[in-house]
Amino acid sequence: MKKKIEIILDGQSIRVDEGKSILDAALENNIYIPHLCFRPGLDAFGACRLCLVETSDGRLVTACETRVEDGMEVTSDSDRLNRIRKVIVSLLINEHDGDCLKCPKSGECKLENVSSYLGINAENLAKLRELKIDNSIDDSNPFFLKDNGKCILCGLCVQSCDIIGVNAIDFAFRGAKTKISTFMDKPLLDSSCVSCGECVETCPVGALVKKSEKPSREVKTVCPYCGVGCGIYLGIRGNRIVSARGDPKNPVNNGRLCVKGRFALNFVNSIERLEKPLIKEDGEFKEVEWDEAISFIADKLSKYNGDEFAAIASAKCTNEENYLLQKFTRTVMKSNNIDHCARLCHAPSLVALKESLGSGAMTNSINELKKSACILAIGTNTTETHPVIAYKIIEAVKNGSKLIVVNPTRIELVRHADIYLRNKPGTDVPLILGMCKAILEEDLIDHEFIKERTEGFESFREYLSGLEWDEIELLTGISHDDIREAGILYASSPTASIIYAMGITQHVNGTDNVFALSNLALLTGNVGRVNTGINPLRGQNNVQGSSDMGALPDMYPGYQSIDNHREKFEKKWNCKLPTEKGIILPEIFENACKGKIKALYIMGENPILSEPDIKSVEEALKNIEFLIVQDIFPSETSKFADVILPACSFAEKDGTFTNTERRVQLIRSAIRPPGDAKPDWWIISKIAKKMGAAGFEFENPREIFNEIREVVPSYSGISYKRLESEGIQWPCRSEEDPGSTFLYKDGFTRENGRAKFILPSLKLFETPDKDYPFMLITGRSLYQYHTRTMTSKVRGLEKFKDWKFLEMNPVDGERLGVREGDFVLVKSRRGAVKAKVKFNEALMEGVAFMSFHFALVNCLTSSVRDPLSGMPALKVSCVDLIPQ
Ligand SMILES: Nc1nc2c(c(=O)[nH]1)N[C@H]1C(S)=C(S)[C@@H](COP(=O)(O)OP(=O)(O)OC[C@H]3O[C@@H](n4cnc5c(=O)[nH]c(N)nc54)[C@H](O)[C@@H]3O)O[C@H]1N2
Ligand SMILES: Nc1nc2c(c(=O)[nH]1)N[C@H]1C(S)=C(S)[C@@H](COP(=O)(O)OP(=O)(O)OC[C@H]3O[C@@H](n4cnc5c(=O)[nH]c(N)nc54)[C@H](O)[C@@H]3O)O[C@H]1N2
Ligand code: SF4
Ligand code: SF4
Ligand SMILES: [Mo]
Repeated sequence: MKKKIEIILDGQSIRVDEGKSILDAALENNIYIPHLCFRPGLDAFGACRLCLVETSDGRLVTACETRVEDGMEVTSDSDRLNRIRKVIVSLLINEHDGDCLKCPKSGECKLENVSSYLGINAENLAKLRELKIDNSIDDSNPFFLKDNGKCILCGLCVQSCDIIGVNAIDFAFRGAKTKISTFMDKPLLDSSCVSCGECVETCPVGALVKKSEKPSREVKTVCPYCGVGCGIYLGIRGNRIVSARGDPKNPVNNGRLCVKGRFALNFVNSIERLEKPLIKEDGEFKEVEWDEAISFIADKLSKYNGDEFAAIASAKCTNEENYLLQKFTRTVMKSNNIDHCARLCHAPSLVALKESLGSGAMTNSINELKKSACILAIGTNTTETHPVIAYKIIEAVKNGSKLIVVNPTRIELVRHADIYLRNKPGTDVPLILGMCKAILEEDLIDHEFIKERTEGFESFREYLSGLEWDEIELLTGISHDDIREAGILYASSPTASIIYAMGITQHVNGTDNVFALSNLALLTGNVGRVNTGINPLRGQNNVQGSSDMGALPDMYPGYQSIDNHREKFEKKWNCKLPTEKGIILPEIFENACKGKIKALYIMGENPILSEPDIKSVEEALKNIEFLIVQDIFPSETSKFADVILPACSFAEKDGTFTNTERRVQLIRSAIRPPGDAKPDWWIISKIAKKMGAAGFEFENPREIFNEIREVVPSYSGISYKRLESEGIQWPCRSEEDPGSTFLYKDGFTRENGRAKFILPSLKLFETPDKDYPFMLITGRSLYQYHTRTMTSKVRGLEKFKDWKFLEMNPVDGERLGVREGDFVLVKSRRGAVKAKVKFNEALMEGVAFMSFHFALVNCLTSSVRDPLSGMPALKVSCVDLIPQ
């Protein structure tokens, strides 16, 4: 608790936390002191001089920069102060394009507020010499405009852009010509701006304004894109989403957002939304009413045995919906054949971290990264895929944290890194083991932690001693010295965190990669403590929750294995449950090709584009007798369906999402769904009830959540009521439990309470040869999301075209005799696609990149799988590039 002190402001006594500024104290007590360049959360820098106040000894000080002192007396309103303020504001207005009626910021403009507070009139302005102002407008960005004529040079935008580490804008030119500008004064669209809109949110006047309509009301909810789970206020007008702003009170994002969360949510309003159930008849889809669709499905599904049925759950849907789909699959269809996109994503983390530590989730929290002395970011392109986490990493670096980046591509984050290791794709195991070897050689290991809290260290030590540095250097392409330096930095930092994503998991040795990372953390005691940990950045908004809810073929909700917990669930669900383990996602398609899976229920996934080797997925979908696709949009997959069911989007239903740091948060219905679209939980319950099943009599998601609490111990203390103000991080075992910011403080959740060193294998997958000499990495772009069902409906995003190309190093281009804009045929052992070339010096020679937003990239990837987790080799495939 901060000490409270007392100050007298304008004769009024107010109590305030020690360390606050006079302006903070005033604002907290609803006292207005004129100001323009101050915004809570940003550094005060006193540029506008408007918040001048007078102290009892007659000094003038800026209220934003001066800290309160006990007993201090301050005046904020006097003739002397207002005379100075009037001069400042008159000068500002004189340089400001004064067409207020037409300004989108009118009503919210702080210059307007200040000027009316001070009573500025024509006389004040008449005394001033007319100034020629630059009133050019930069209209290039699809989501906001920059009106130079309105800028008052307060610098808040520059500060906002600096905090997130982008620095796309700054003060430029001098004297009367000073303006806020991009590098070389280029249009924003052609600059390094990432369209996050942070500057727009802070601009006090109409110089940076959203192009969107203004909302008439707001609803608090959670961004539906990535696993960061930023809190947002959706702006609604009529029945449409027109805007979004970050929730300043949400601890995940503290009001910040990326371009998708701020500007890309109006896909919900698209006229392409599914509005009616559709049944295929003679190859044509026919609109039907819900009753008919539900009866049709119930009738068809009742004809299949458990092992002939499979369901694919959805990391875009809520916990409640995923819980119900797995319950339906297990209790009604008597099948454990349920899986979801985590199989293509963090399945190796689930397997490896469960085996080595006890649970597959992020061990620590997003905000702890800000205080971690060293961050190892490996196989994650954080600024593009988890942007708000990247903001926090960059903030940490600015405050002195060290950053190590390991990535074959020179990603944005490298600009902020202390050490950058550019390893050959697929060689993380030798690299991480190299770091461990160096740490052992330097005796930087945490002896006590290893002794007290782990097992298997001796065999790990032996394993490392059998590894030769020559071999490590040869495999990774990185020198002994560089690996050693990274190892020493990580191990000698008082706290060190690891974050990683698909560059680690999406390989046939993905599980080995995670074992290696886990060993690194255990060796140095960097787990089970605050500001440390091993943190898989989960991808989809609710992929953590889908796994928590048991949308997995071998586990019930709460990661309770089907072998050991069947009786408990049979009792709870009051029925006999299947004993056989289910099959994993890729096996569902393989078994469909073989005719073993005959009926498939796909909720919110688009496998015909997102699975590896999609030619065989197409074959599978064609072969399936009865296919249900439940989505918010028609998709490439739904073309193969027998029935398409229209679902509500995140903005049209209540429920919970669990973000990457295990934080369960409420999403709230904000608008009416289009046509007859229904929440996924409603649809599943209807089908189950029609099939005569009990246990689906839910009236609303809250009731489903209450059942989840009863069966998932780590959710038992969480309730909708508690979630209303803020999310809670599991495990949370009672109503009094505040939840867990980090795991394993008192012991690991393995049987003996100890974590285990596990020896990862060093084997590699496809390596380039003379027929397929290039390594193709597939991944993501900031501006698009997966198979683009959602982002393709957002007007404006198409202006950012970076996802449409095959990127390669210019040296490779020269060797092949291709120039930017030329086409090449990208050919792998599985298939071929044509693509336009773009040069990217960030890539290594011999390595090419394509985003998988690019339709059909997955005809190139291989379905060869990691034996331990079932993860296909989605990240890297060997290809030939043939100029066209
Ligand atoms: N804008 C946007 N954001 C998203 C998504 C999206 O589609 N669009 N999807 C969400 C989802 S579901 C997920 S899973 C996450 C994924 O988030 P990320 O994993 O960060 O994204 P990717 O683009 O798949 O690429 C990961 C990085 O791995 C690197 N890499 C490739 N091979 C290797 C290797 O062998 N070793 C190492 N060390 N690095 C390698 C690549 O160069 C790339 O920078 O993003 C989430 N966020
Ligand atoms: N080559 C290559 N392939 C990859 C990857 C890669 O890096 N490279 N990454 C893999 C990874 S990590 C992932 S996570 C997968 C993602 O693969 P998918 O999950 O198949 O991809 P999405 O495009 O996100 O599909 C989600 C679907 O859910 C729908 N949807 C959205 N909200 C709702 C809702 O509320 N209800 C319902 N019913 N539907 C909804 C959307 O319209 C969309 O059709 O792709 C994988 N494939
Ligand atoms: S939108 Fe974001 S990146 Fe672009 S200038 Fe503003 S703060 Fe910087
Ligand atoms: S970081 Fe992720 S959750 Fe946050 S606004 Fe961007 S897409 Fe949404
Ligand atoms: Mo993912």
